Amino acid sequence: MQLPKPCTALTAATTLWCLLAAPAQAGEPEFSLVIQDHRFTPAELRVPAGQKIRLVIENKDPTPEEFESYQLNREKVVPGNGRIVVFVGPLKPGKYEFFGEFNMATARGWLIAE
Ligand SMILES: [Cu+2]
Repeated sequence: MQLPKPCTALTAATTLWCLLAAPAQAGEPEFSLVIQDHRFTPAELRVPAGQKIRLVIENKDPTPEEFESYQLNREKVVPGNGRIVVFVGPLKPGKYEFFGEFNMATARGWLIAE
């Protein structure tokens, strides 16, 4: 476990802080998807199965997109030139399709939990 910087100079107060705060800071593993020209990159994103993950979706297009997945049971608008965070899982191993509802012909991808 990577301890936060204050933990190097251990006083009683920081020891207590480290014991309480450090695990909370570890948090979920983070993965990124980028929307550009109405396409997701990467189109296949590999993530660990069996644990909750944090998915950061950045939209580089000036127009909004809606990140949607029936299998992941998620639906959220990503503003133009904006970003959102979606928490997913823990997932069973397998392939989960997602798409951009506003550009369904091109904005498609897969989350592969393994
Ligand atoms: Cu929708």
